[in-house]
Amino acid sequence: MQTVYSPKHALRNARTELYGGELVPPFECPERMEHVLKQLHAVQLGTVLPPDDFDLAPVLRVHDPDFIEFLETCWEDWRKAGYRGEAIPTIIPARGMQQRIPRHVEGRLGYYALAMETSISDGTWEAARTSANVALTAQKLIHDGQDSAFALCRPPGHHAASDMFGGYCFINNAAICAQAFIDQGADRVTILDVDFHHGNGTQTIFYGRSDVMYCSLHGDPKDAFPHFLGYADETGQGSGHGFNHNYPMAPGTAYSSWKGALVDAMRKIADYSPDALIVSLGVDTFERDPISFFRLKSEDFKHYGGLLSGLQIPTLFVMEGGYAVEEIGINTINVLQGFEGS
Ligand code: Q9C
Ligand code: ZN
Repeated sequence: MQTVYSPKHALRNARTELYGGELVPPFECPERMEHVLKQLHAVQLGTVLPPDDFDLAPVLRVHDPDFIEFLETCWEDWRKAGYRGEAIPTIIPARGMQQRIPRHVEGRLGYYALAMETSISDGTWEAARTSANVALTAQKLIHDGQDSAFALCRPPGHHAASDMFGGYCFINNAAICAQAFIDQGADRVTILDVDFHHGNGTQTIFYGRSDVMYCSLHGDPKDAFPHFLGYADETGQGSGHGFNHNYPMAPGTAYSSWKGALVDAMRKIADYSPDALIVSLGVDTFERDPISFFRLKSEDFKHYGGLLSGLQIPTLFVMEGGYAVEEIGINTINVLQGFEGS
């Protein structure tokens, strides 16, 4: 399997994450990629290619132009406003308030934020744009006939909605790839999200559509981020009804029950028979992940990679979360090796 990767991910190097009332070094850090690359080379998974430079057209098929312009200009506007720290929202358009876009950067930041832990800093836009290019380059490999490809994206994407950033995400890499498949003639695409967190952004983007099915296995939002989406009764809207499947699971969930949900989702995917499968691949389901509560072991990742290959659908893996930095490489590459049957 070929991997697409760019060292420009390191431009996303925020110093702060708002966590438990403190500003801490972000869990979503550049070192994550070094461990994945190291393991990828250790097992000789395949060649590593740099991304092509796509313009913003495929990004704008999913995201609002004003949101993308905000991401591009936020850091400069923040500095110009005289602020000395990283850009952290302080007010959002909560229940009962106007949903108008303010002029001041602090208002715009709150308007486009879905969570407050994710600081915007110098280089964030460039890294997010490059991460989208990484995803689109891997998508093109599949379009050109490969059975599988790995987009080693950073920053991740599945929390980003058409006009909101947060949960460490800015551009929804998996969503722009799904839309690219459709725009290139695919009739049906499935996004299977195995990250520990519910991909609220991906779900929302495709909620009213039957041409992109979304299935997600995640920590129950009663107990886990993003808290306000990801319940089992969210099944899609209008012509999208029946094309959204959520599998929320309780704290302490181990592989045996997680796998049960995966097998159920795989049955739905097989019935849907998509032209392409996009796996939002987060490995924060790992037993020692510092911010999550499932109990998957390293060998479980290899096992479910093997199950996925049984679907026999062209498969694009897109990197999402995983914060046990020492083990993220082994767990991620285990999924891909399992998929390849090695
Ligand atoms: N107490 C991804 O995995 N904060 N994003 C959680 C837990 C946000 C995760 C706080 C987690 C975002 C791509
Ligand atoms: Zn996650």
